[in-house]
Amino acid sequence: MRVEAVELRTIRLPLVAPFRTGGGSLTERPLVTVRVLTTEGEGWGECAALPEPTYTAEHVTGARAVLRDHLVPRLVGVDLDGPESVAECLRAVVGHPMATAALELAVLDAHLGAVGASLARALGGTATTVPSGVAVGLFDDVSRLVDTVAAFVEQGYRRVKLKVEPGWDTKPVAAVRERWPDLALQVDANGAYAGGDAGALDGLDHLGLLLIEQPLATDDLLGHAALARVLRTPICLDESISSDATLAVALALGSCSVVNLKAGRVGGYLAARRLAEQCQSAGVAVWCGGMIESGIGRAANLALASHPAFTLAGDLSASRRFFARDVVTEPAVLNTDGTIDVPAGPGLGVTIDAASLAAVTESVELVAAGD
Ligand code: OSB
Ligand code: MG
Repeated sequence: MRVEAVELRTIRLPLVAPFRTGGGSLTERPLVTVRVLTTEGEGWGECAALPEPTYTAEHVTGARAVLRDHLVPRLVGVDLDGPESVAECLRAVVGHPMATAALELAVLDAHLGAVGASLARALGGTATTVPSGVAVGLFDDVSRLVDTVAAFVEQGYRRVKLKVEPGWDTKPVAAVRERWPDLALQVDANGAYAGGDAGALDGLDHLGLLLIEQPLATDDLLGHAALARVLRTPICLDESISSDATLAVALALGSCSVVNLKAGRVGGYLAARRLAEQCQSAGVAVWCGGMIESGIGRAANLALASHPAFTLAGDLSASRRFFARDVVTEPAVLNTDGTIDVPAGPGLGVTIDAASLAAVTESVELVAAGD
């Protein structure tokens, strides 16, 4: 197959409520979508990069520039054996895994759409539904946090993740635990703690949490290994796991017993499947992370999470947890049993809602051969 042109688009989706992390407060979700026009038809992808480089180094404007100037020109006009060749074709570009993943996803969608296979099955997925999970941002006061969690528990979310940072950890998490003694609860620090903060983490260690996600800095694999030896709560890594090689080091050091996999962070859904299977072989539990995706990326995450290596509930929420209006005609919904359906149709298994997409589009450009 051959990619003949690529449409890059920046959209801005308003959020139903602000989502606050250590990196700042988001009130809208700007993101880059990718549409590839190929000899097998068109396909869609979405770039996970946030508006600012606060989670990893990538961000919306940078990702779009890298796609336009460096990734798309390497792909357009090249004869590909299939979607598996995309990563190889783009290998010369260092870093920018989220931009790369977006382009590969669009090629996967085009190819699978043409052959009539779902992304879930192409990734080795077997489940038709996956357990939901919701991520809750930072708040200023505990009662507002508890009210927010209460709404999600009532909606039927199976698992709740709370963002924590120094000064917002044991007290708010203990309040949630006290109100829901049996709730499947976990926390995510996005690297906000330093090695010397073990005391604060000790407070969290007595709250019956499923795991503590990324307590220390991205590159501190030794620090996580040391922490894993003193905490009873499993350590989960998110930001740290960026490639097969970093995963292998983390596993060898004992830096984590759980991994949050995000396709954007590791350069694509095919790489994410490979890493998930490495974890599975090593006896490390895996779950699918989220990046406040639109219906495009959300459909792809549900497909990935249907793979049997994904044994824990992911950050897989209904579209309406973040957005009043999505850009696909089948936004993900929460089933009454707390699960979410894995799209079963060809490719991503969702249809772009052209009017909705147009309404949130900030800018769009078509990049073709010779541009
Ligand atoms: O660390 O998992 C994270 C959102 C943006 C950037 C990083 C993270 C998150 C989330 C929300 O935790 C996940 C979601 O529900 O989409
Ligand atoms: Mg995280």
